Parts: sequence; C-alpha cells; structure tokens
Amino acid sequence: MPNPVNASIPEEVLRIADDIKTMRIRGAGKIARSAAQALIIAAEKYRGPPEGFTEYIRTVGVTLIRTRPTAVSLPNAVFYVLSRIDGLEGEEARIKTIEAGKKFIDLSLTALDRLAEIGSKLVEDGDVVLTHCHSTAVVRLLQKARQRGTDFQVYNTETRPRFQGRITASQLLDSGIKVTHITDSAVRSVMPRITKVIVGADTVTSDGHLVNKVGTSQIAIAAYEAGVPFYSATESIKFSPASFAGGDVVIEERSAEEVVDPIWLKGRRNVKVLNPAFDITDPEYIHGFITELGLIPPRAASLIIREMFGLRSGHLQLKLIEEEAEWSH
Ligand code: RUB
Repeated sequence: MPNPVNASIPEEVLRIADDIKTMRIRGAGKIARSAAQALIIAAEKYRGPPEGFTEYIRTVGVTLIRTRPTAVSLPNAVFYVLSRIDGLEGEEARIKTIEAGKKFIDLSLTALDRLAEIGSKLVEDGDVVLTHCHSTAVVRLLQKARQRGTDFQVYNTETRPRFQGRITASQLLDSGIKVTHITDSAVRSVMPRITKVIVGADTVTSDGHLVNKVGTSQIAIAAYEAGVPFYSATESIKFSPASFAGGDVVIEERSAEEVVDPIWLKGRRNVKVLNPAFDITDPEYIHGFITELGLIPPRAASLIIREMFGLRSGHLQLKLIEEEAEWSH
C-alpha cells in the first residue's frame, strides 16, 4: 500500500533510517536508541494538522522498523514509544511521543550501565575472555571490570565481512585492556586458552535462543566442547515479545559485495555468495544472559518478556510487523 505520509518525514529522520540500514549506526542497543531519537525528532518537527499526527508517527515507526530485520531492540523501541500514545491524538500525542522517546533512551542507557556493572563482577583475575563482533554492552562490561582493577585479557574475532571486531579491539586497547585479535576461523584453535566467552545479543527469544552476529553459534559450540562458560550481555529490550506470540526471527541477508569484490564476482557468474548477518545459538550452549535485572538462565527468558513487556505486547508487535510487511509489498 503506497503511503502518502512518507513525503512529510523529515530529512533528518530519513537519514537516521538510512544510517541504520547501511550500518553507519549499528549494534542492537545503539540502533534502538537512534530509532527512539528519530521518533523524537519526527514529533518535534511535525507541522501537519493535529489530527494527522498519529498516522504520521506510526509511518515513521514503520519506516524505522523496516531498516534492518533482526535486532528486536528496534521494534521494541518503536513499540515502547507508540504504545504510550495509544488512544491519544494531536498535541497530546506529539508531546507524549517526545517524552516516551526520551524515557526510552534514558532507560536503555541505565540498563546498559547496570548490566555492565553486574557482568563486570563475573570477570576475574587471570581470565581470558573471548568476544565476537562489536557489542557496546560487552565493551562496557569489560571496561568496568578493568576500572575495578581486575587483571584479565581479551581475545577478539575480526568478524568478517564487516570487521566490527576492529572497533572492539580499538575500544578495549584505548581502555588499557590487553587484546589478541584473531580471525573468525581461529576460534576453536584458541579455545583451550579461553576461560569465558561473552558476546552481545540482537534478539533473545522466549525459549532462550540467542540471535547474534553470524559465527556466534559456532563459538558457543566450541566453548561447550571445551567446557568454557558462554554468556551473552544484553539489555532486556533485546528480549522478543513477538517470539512469545509465535513470531519468527528474520535473519538478515546482506549483499554479496560485503563478502567479495564485485569485480572478482563479475568474472565468476556461477558463484553464488551468501551473506547471512546473524545466526541462532541454542539455549543449551548458553550459561546465562547478563542483563540489568541480573544473570538470567535461558529457560527464564519468557518470564523476563512477561515481566518487561506484558502478555499482550507480543501480539501487538506482530500486528505492527505485519503492517510493515504489507507496506513493503
Ligand atoms: C552487531 C551484533 C552485536 C549486537 C549487540 O551486529 O551482532 O553483537 O548487536 O550489540 P551488526 P550492542 O554490526 O550487524 O549491527 O551490545 O552494541 O547492542
């Protein structure tokens, strides 16, 4: 269904949506906070008739959700804001959108800080921590452990094809943490030296599956085989109410050009390139989710979703996601 409201979405908001899509803004937590910020900007810049605001802001929400499909923190952020203006219209809805957006960002940053504090206590002197990709939650946690004076080191994967591991290595080095940078395929061979694995999360499903950067599940299996505990550091906004209501997590497929040089590919037309950006780790490989609410075993994920989002939220989110799918066709 073509959407006439699209035309009035401010340039700055469309830029944030594009930055998420092209990964200039990336990492599930940051994506969620940027989406909330985009909703705030959209509300602040709205100049249309008061009675058109609700439809307009929903369109902005759907535009944001459409950017990347996997991290549930993105629809959770949009849903957090939109659910707070349910039944409102006009100026009241506009003001409440701004308030809810700010509140979301605030809660998200507080959660990040709190989980980093809790998780930092898991890191002990002599630990060798392996991490994958770039997760702000993991970096914060490790920085807090370092500030506490814990003596540990980190192995980090380069994370092909986008090399987010380089961001992790730089940020940890800047914080005075010793880092060994490895290729993704070296994970199993270094596992005997590792004492803990800590990765981030894009989505946690109600039955305790972890969706995170592609390669995470192989790391979890290698850790399990070696008897190394595997944790995911995640704010509760990455738990998926839609999965509670039976919604599937969509694994983003990105372009072949991220993996191979287009010129190389041009000469090899029969080569099919597959570039899934995320994968799914089974709960039996996961020691626990380090959240702002404490260390949560995978089997308790559904309780967190019920507690944080309420029973109805999964269905409401699915409705929003279905609307989004309809608009995309
Ligand atoms: C990033 C990734 C991160 C999570 C958590 O993938 O998988 O582990 O998003 O990050 P991408 P954070 O680079 O494709 O966005 O802790 O920063 O929310």
